[in-house]
Amino acid sequence: MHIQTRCATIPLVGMVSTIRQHHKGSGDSPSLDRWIPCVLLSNGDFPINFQLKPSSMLKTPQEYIDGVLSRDRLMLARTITLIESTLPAHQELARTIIDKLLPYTGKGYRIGITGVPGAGKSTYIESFGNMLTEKGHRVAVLAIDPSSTRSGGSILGDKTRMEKLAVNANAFIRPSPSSGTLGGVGRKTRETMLACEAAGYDVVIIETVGVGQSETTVASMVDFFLVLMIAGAGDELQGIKKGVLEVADTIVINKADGDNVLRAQIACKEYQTALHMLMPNSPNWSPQVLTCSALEHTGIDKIWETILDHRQKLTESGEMDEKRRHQALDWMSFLLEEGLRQWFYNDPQVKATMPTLRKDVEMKRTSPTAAADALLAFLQEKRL
Ligand SMILES: Nc1nc2c(ncn2[C@@H]2O[C@H](COP(=O)(O)OP(=O)(O)OP(=O)(O)O)[C@@H](O)[C@H]2O)c(=O)[nH]1
Ligand SMILES: [Mg+2]
Repeated sequence: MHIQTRCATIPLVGMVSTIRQHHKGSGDSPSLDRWIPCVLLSNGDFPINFQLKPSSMLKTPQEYIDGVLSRDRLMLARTITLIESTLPAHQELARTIIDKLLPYTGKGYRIGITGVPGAGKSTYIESFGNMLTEKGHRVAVLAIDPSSTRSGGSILGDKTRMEKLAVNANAFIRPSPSSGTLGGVGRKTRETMLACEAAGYDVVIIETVGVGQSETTVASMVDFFLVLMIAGAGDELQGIKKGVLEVADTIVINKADGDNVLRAQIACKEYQTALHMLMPNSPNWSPQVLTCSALEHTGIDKIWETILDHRQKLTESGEMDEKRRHQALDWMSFLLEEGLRQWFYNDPQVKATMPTLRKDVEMKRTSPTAAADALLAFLQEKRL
């Protein structure tokens, strides 16, 4: 077989490439000559356009499972691509794979990181992730942005700020320039996290930009939720929603370096006061406020110690198990609700009647309650 590539290099991301596959026909195998599109990241992964591959090239579930369990990065990337795919055949395959991988998951650390744009998330993850691999951990980073605002520029930025981590053999970075509903993001990220755990990544970091609803979704699937902040001129509590602080296990004031150290310390005190006013959501853990400099790698160790302390306290008290159990049940409820919603909106009668009823409600020809009842009655009829 002969493989040839033609590539356009995108600085810092990798290469957009097509791979030419050429088989000389022999015996009863016909000759083959085609270009397969793909994107190669600089660390050797090519996750982004995998779903362009024709489904005839899909492997068996066992091949994906064996690949992931043997820590094959390419097979992990391909499995994640199936998880992210919207094609029903891919989704079914992904479900089978995840089910089989489930017994190999759940032992590691699941850490959510959020912060407003520019807070230094990428720089922090670079510093934190490399420190963890030096300690012998294997780190997966999943970056999600349900608002679809993560532009190419941002991913380029990540690649400069995660330069060392991107090529670290014990790290796996998966940007998810995602579209679709928050539910979709929640589902994909959760399953991707499980696939990474099965592939031997014992620390999974899920990064999200702290401006949307995604933080609470992420907080509901991790063990530890870290909110990264920067000291501002008296506006510390702005720009980030109070709800985010409520789910924070630790707030870290980043950029505590140079002449910003004092301001970071003042911000630290202000957040401590603010957190005192909130009800802690765990009987075994009071959220901490720390400072660090992601750029100068200071304070990063202390944050990991805090995460270990949190793990120990919650494990000893049994809260960690309970938290995971709750998360699994919440996840099941979420999937049920999502399934019911899909079932409802895809019902042919509902689809056919919905536009007229919406118009009727708009024109006040019928009440919203009557319209909703009429639509729900279709499902009631189906049940009988
Ligand atoms: N002085 C200083 N600058 C920092 C630190 N951490 C990050 N920065 C700078 O802050 C800017 C934003 O950092 P990023 O890591 O890209 O921030 P981000 O939160 O990932 O931003 P988005 O991806 O846009 O949401 C960059 O110019 C960094 O070099 C730090 O600890 N100290
Ligand atoms: Mg970033």
